[in-house]
Amino acid sequence: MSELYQSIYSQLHHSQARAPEEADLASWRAAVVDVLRQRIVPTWLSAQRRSAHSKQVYYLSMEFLLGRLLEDAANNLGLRDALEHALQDAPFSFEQIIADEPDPALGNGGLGRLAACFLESMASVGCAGAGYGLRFEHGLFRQQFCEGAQQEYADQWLSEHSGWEFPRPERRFHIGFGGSVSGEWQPEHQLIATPTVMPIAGWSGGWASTLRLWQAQPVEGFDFARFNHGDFAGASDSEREARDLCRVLYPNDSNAAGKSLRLKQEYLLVSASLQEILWRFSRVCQDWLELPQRVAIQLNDTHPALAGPELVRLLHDVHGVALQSAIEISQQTLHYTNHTLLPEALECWSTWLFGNLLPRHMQLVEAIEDWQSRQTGRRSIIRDHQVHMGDLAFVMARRVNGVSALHTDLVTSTVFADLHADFPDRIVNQTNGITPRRWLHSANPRLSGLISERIGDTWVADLETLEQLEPHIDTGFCEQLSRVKRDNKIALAQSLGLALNPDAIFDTQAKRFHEYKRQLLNVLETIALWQAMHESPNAAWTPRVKIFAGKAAPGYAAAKQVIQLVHDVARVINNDPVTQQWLQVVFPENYNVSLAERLIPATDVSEQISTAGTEASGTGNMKFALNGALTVGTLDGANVEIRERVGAENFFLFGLQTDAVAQRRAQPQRSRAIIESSERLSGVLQLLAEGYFCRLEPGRYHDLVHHLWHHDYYLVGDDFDSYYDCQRLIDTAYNEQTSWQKMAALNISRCGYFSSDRTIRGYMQDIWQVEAHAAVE
Ligand code: 26Q
Repeated sequence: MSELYQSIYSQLHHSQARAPEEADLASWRAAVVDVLRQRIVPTWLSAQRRSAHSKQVYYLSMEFLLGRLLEDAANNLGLRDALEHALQDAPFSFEQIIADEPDPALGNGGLGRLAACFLESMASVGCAGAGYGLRFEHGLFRQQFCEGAQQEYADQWLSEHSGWEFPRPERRFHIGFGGSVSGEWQPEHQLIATPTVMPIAGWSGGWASTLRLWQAQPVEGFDFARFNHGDFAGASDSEREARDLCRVLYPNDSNAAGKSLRLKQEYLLVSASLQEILWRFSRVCQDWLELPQRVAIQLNDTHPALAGPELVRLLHDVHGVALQSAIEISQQTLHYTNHTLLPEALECWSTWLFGNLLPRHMQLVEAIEDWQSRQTGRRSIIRDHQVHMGDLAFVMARRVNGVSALHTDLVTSTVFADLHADFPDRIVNQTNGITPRRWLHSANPRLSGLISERIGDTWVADLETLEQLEPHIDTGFCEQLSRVKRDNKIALAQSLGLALNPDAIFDTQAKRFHEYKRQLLNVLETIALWQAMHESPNAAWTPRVKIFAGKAAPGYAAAKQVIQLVHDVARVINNDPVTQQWLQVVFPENYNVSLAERLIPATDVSEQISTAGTEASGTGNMKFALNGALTVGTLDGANVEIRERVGAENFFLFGLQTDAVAQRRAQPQRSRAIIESSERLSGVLQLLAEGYFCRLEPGRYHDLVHHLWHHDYYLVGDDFDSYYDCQRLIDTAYNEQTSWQKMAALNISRCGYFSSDRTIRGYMQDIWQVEAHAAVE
């Protein structure tokens, strides 16, 4: 019996009091998690001890889209093979145990997943620090389709004890809301925040970072006085109100709804985290002026922008630092990452709501604005009776960064042009990245094996060494790569329970549904292709499987309609005997990190087709390219840098560029002429308008078509022909398998730059000014 098996067995027996032969899958999983956790703890504690006196980095984020943790931890600790072996004679295999783990969906999409990649990279490169977030009872909703329409259900990731968390009930902080300020802030309501902490193991187990998730509790739980007066429901009001705060993650990822519960959530995160950060600081240093030398705080978008006034409040009101000094210390400690250019996504709060909920912070925002005005002659935070969180975050940050080169340029020249003129050294770029451990090593073991056979496995820790692959890209390698991809496609089809042709192009668009991401363009092209197949049924069509995956915000009607449309079109196309052999349309439910881990390795063509100037970076684009998919994309976000690195000849570019988009939007009336000039697009819209794909409700897509004719803000019509033609070039290119696989291999070998290790090192050097720590032994 291996030592690992003994540990698992003993955990079941002694900690869970279960006879191992009677224990169910969940119990076995809990035992494996516990054994892994025990192996991380010594490294985790030494890392904390070793770095206690060096500068700490704290990443504040409303979202951490972690994905399953068990497989990642086993891989990073180098215990995967040993665990597989140890469980050989157990009632459940390692595979079964991995698959049984719930996928903690504490995030919406890119921004939340980026935070999770960053924590893993901080642990892998030895950056001391922690992530701070909220412990939502329900993460992002679970998606199901009912007759093609999205329905939302509560996500139950916490239904069982997750096993990774250590509760820290003694680490309590008071959080106040409302009330008045006469001299001192007297909050009307208070609650208590307590954290659970989770270790995140880095590659090869040499370091670990920490994720702290806050939960709210009432100051006093059950109200016996009310209970004794017969008010049974009222007796637990305060309990319920506190719990409601962390009940659910807001499922919007682009539209700031301005709801007071959201502002309360943001304040809970910020206040609890900063109180804890200052408490940690005060254990090693008593001079508040040293805070910026010892602590760097990163704000993941504006969601934690209350950190500005809250840090000022804690330093000034609580710790007695002079106001001006408190503002300066705070501004030197905080840093802000912008993730969006969409005006509707920039958070602002009415001064009325803000002032009622956080009266002291309202005063401090005014003080911050006075300070801004003394320096620059400009006030920009409070405008039109609203507190603008982007401006607040910018003014209170030492550095502000965009997430790709193009995005940073646009941040500088558009949304923050005025503030950039006032603070010309503040904006810097840090192009996003992804962790190669999860997104290649663990998600795509076949490809990882093939790469490591040629160049060894140093790439896992140092992704840029993938360029060593280039001399090995010969016919033999291309054949093996093609086989790996084919096997991944077969595995995907099997896991989805679908009969998919593994020799077809697997063409995937997997991301949140949003008008700017233009899933609609993809559906329209699908219809046009299907029509063309009908017109020339004797042509040699390259078979395709069109895969759509993603969720729409529950209140986003236009995005939900596109989901419905994909289903309507899929029903017609998948049942068409003429085209069945060439074209299939599939839409697996409930896109999440686990599904992404299966889709990405099986994809040949990665759809990155947002209107130029709208996608801040994208990170899915990097995941697909690193797994050997070729991108069909616009010059938007990080696509620009991907194309520069992989080479223009290995990237399928189409569509208007940023400047042309701006010019065209100045002539909104042109949409009609553009549609009329394309026979192909007119034909597609004709079918939609006449209700071809929804005979029972022929008017279903009238509004959608009308929209394209009259105000096609995302320029679907403009880019349609260029996109269609580009897809036909792809058909031809795919038929030359050796040269196709060569392009795929070049994408893999030239994508090393997009490791989040590189991104984290960039933040460490240019923004946080911290050094990496050596691995603990
Ligand atoms: C704001 C206020 C109220 C409720 C919700 C929100 C909210 C929540 C999430 C607003 C935005 C988000 C998420 C944004 C996001 O994921 N942005 C993506 O960030 C990625 C990482 O930088 C980029 O790669 C993507 O381009 C960007 O869209």
